[in-house]
Amino acid sequence: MSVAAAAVKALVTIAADLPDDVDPEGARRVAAAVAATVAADVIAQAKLTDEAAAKVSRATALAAEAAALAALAAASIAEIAAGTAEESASVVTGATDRTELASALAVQSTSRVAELALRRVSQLRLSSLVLELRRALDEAELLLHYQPMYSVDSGEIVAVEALLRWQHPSRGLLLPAAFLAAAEGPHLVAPVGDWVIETAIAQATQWQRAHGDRAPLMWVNISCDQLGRRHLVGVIERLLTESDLPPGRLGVEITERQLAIRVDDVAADLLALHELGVALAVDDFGTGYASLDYLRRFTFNEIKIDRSFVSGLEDRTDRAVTASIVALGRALDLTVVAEGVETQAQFDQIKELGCHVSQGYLHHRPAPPQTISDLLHQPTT
Ligand code: G
Ligand code: MN
Repeated sequence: MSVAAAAVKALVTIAADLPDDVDPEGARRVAAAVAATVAADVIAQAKLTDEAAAKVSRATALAAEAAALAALAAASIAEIAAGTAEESASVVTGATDRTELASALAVQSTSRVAELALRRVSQLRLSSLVLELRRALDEAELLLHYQPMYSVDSGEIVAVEALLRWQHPSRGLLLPAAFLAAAEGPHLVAPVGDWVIETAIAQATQWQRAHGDRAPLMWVNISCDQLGRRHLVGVIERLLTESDLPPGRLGVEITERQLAIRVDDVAADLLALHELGVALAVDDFGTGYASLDYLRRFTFNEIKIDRSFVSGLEDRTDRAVTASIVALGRALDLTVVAEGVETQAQFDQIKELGCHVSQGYLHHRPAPPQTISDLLHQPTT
């Protein structure tokens, strides 16, 4: 429920118990009760600290009290008008209308304050998250986990996907969803993105030295905000030259949704990455309402079928969509990856449909580099 809806609901509930001859004290009590409900709603939605919660409560209560006083003033004007105008019905109606308007404004202003509070809180939270993430980058609290991707036919690990994690000093291991808004904001998108690429390339180089041709292909997720202006392309080109990783052992994944919206902004960089020999994959395939035009414009190597289709494979429609995605991918000579494979039944289905590569909790969760190194040394069973 929106804050405004919560305010209206609270006012309606409380107004039902209101005595007819409401006095200023009564109005204040109603306003305070509405404010408390609204503030509680804001506090719950924004998961505030105690100090911030106290401030929101107080601001909301003040707004509500002011609004209640305005409504009360309008009501007493209406009463006076009714008393003096006697026969003049139009004056009474006009005054009553104003009372109603003032009450509506009271609700509106209370919820408006609450909404502003909520917005401000999320802005403040984002800017403190940005500062904290910058610190995390300096203090080496960011790390990459890697999730292995398996050949459906041989069961061997053919690739890994690098996934960003934040070992937060008090909140524990955080997944990107908890800090993506800060990581993808204008201040950090380049430093965090560069760090991910650099770390992934260093790790891939290490596995390349240990395993040669059998080393897994390293996939890194990138967002459109990292592309454009050639920054990322320059970074990747330099890192590949400095390391002895063959460019084809690195791949970048970009979601179909972003390709659908921002393709013109990123076209030059995607072409340049392909020129460098870096592999390209469309991530979350099937969810981006895409024109598929980008499959013609760029040379993708892989498509990764979104896990929502894989988890819905018992459903006839999802199965049909998955089957046609696999057919499309195979017809275009792309490697088709199924993401989010969690059960043996799902694996059997994606195998039957002709997917080449399988990734998901059934095989392995994303794990620290040492765990993956150990896996790479084990013979496949
Ligand atoms: O959109 P993308 O494929 O980049 O998302 C990767 C995320 O999916 C990671 O955070 C990873 O932990 C998660 N993930 C990987 N395998 C599975 C799975 O089998 N099931 C679910 N629900 N999530 C998965
Ligand atoms: Mn991905």
